[in-house]
Amino acid sequence: MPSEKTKQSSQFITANHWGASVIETSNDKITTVKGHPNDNDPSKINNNLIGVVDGKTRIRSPAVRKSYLENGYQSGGSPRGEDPFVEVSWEVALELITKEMYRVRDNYGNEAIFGGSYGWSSAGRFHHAQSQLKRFLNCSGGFVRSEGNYSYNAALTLLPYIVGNFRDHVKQATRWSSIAKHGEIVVMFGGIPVRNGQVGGGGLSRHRLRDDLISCKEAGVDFVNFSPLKTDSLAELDAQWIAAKPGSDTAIMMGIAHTLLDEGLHDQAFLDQYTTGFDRFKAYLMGDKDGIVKDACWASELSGVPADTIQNLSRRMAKSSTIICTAVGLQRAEYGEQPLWMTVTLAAILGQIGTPGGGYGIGYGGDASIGTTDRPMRWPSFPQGKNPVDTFIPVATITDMLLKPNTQYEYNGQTLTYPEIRLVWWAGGNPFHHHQDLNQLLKAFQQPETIIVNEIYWTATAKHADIVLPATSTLEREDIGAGTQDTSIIPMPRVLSPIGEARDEYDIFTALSEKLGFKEQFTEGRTSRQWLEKMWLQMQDTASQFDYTLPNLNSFLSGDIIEFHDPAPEHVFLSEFRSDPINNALPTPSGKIEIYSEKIASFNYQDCPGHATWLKPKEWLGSEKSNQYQFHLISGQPKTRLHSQLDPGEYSRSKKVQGREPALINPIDAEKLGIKDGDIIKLHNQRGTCLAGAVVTNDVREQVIFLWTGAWYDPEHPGKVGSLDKHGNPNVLTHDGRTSRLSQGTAAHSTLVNVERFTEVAPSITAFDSPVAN
Ligand SMILES: Nc1nc2c(c(=O)[nH]1)N[C@H]1C(S)=C(S)[C@@H](COP(=O)(O)OP(=O)(O)OC[C@H]3O[C@@H](n4cnc5c(=O)[nH]c(N)nc54)[C@H](O)[C@@H]3O)O[C@H]1N2
Ligand SMILES: Nc1nc2c(c(=O)[nH]1)N[C@H]1C(S)=C(S)[C@@H](COP(=O)(O)OP(=O)(O)OC[C@H]3O[C@@H](n4cnc5c(=O)[nH]c(N)nc54)[C@H](O)[C@@H]3O)O[C@H]1N2
Ligand SMILES: [Mo]
Repeated sequence: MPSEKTKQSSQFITANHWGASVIETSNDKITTVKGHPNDNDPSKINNNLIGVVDGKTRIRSPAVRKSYLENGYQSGGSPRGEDPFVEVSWEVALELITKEMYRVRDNYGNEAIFGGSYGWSSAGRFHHAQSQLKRFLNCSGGFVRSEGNYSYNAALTLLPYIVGNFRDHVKQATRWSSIAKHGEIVVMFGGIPVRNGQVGGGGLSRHRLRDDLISCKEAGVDFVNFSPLKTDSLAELDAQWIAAKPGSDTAIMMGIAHTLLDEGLHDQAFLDQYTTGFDRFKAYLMGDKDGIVKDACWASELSGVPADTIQNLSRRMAKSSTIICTAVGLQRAEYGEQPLWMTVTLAAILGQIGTPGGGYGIGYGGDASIGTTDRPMRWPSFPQGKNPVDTFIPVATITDMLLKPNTQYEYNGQTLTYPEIRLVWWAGGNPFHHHQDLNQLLKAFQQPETIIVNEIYWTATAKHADIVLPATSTLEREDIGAGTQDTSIIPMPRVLSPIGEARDEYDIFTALSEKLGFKEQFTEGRTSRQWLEKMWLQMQDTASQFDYTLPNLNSFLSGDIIEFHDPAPEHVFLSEFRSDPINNALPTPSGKIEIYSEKIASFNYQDCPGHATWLKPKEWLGSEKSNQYQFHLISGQPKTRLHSQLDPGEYSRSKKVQGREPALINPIDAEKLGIKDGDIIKLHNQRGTCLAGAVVTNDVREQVIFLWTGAWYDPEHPGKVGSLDKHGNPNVLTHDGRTSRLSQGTAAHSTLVNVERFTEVAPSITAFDSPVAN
């Protein structure tokens, strides 16, 4: 029996994006992982850690693609993805990278290095993979970076023109506590999925969203859920579920707006005082130019929602204290700017923006903390330094950048040119998870001369690299955890010894910076422990300004979560602007809400004109293509994991169907196609094919197939474009077209597919196998 002391010392608190966990170990192995006892709604995503951190998908040694090791950067031979890997020593791997960095920089300059490295990586303020890579590349003369994200790029780009920064929307979102007290109806587009609220970027001390929503319900607030998936609204809220055609939300909101104007239920005084350009939008709504009146009947035809449902809702919304909540999932679609602009426009017409319980919010449910908490002070961070290279790409143009170097494209009012990239480096992201149209990405990934990936696990991205460096997971290093919008800081002590030859990113880049002659600049003479101490001092100093006294770093790391106060527990979004629009003018060109934007109109983008506009997506159930394809594919965020992270884990695998990712299909559709619950099905379109496991459920709208994102890409013939994905990664089906030229955001949710029962012998899953040659 271990003594009490060793038993105690084998219990650790740590931070994950899905919450704070308590981990028990025995003999340097994880035995249990639970949520923190203060958390009443801990995430089961925790269960994925056991057996995976030191499991067979773990990268244990530096490894080099066979042809690359034999022939260098002009490796020829098998394509990336097909070639096996050969394990090498750290010395060999770092020497290869050093030579390659010199070759590329000397011959082509730092503009030939792409270090965007988009992705979520892991919690922890210091060992953040992307920050480590960026600091390293900055010290070595810079790199081509990426701008924006896959989550809400249309919101990031559009909202500053019409209201203000999206990050402020999120930070200052009206609190649920205010809605519970003052709200009457919450109208949700895309729901408020509590499954997504499991996640708080950077860490989370407690999951509050479920309780907060239930408090609203208990206080008498009604919920309406426009969504293809019933469970996007919590069952306890008993929401009115309206399963419109995906992609039709802008039209529905216009139908509501038209009814308000038609019946004189709009708030003209609000529009006059707080907004600009309403008349131009009104002319459009009334069809003054195009002869199309965007009324409830028009919206009904496009959306499949009965006109009287739209009209009745409009009247209820005008009569009640109403907040419109639009999920960011809606803008991950073609013309994704429009439902956002129309949300703001409709809320302005209702005139409740800035009132407690009324107005609008964007992104609720997309992060655990939106509308629940905020941090009272800045958390410490690891400085990335300055990038001497100006060239960047909007993040979702990675495939275009690699396949069309030196060509021009438009983005947010600018004409830009794709750089010619020779070396790609990824640390802390998984493009073979996050990018759309993986067959195109596969082609694009054959273009660079060298691809380096730092990873913990043999993800599809690691399998498509040339040089793979094994990184430690958070459990093998010390750090400070703190959610972007959480009230707390969470200790992240070292729980396990590093697995295999894995190294901390900081140590990897320290060694490389020494070889490349800028170690002093990269490290500033500090070890990682010394950086942590410096960051902790910074944290202590900030906290003292708020009258908190923090313990020393060691006590923090071996102690519990430290909770601070919430700076604004009943905050109301834009209340300051409402009470004084002159002194609290918005950061838009007019200082007001821009229902029409001169600036956006001046870009002359037909795919994003000067006011909210109904634009028919190329792929949706209302398009000509829908005669050819039966289903609209929605690939939302998975309940059982964070994106692709820990897909080999127990919880994620427990929900798979015959080892494939579950795809939700309505019983009426299933019956037509002869599909039964538990069957393997095949989803396909002109871009690709994948298998999935059928879950027959009334929770999903007819003609919609819902396949979660994040199943590890598992091609039947690795390296071959168009190969069947055996496992169920929706991104072999999604297209790589973007929201519009304004944002160049991802548009994954506008995808049509066909579905059939898979009758052949199902190929075995190999996604979690190591590609290392024996
Ligand atoms: N079809 C479709 N596609 C989508 C979406 C969708 O809704 N539908 N959603 C999009 C969205 S919103 C997002 S945010 C993206 C997410 O895309 P990503 O953020 O790329 O996805 P993750 O699976 O979180 O990948 C993070 C990777 O970092 C690795 N990692 C973690 N910690 C470390 C570390 O310390 N060091 C190193 N080197 N690696 C580490 C993990 O093992 C994992 O492989 O996906 C997008 N893709
Ligand atoms: N468990 C878990 N939580 C997560 C994540 C995760 O991977 N796992 N990822 C995190 C990240 S990075 C992000 S960005 C957020 C994303 O948060 P969201 O963007 O809110 O998430 P999604 O699941 O893409 O979309 C939400 C819902 O929108 C609905 N929807 C899709 N298209 C339409 C449409 O055209 N109209 C209507 N009305 N509804 C539509 C879908 O039914 C979907 O379930 O989630 C975060 N939370
Ligand atoms: Mo995201």
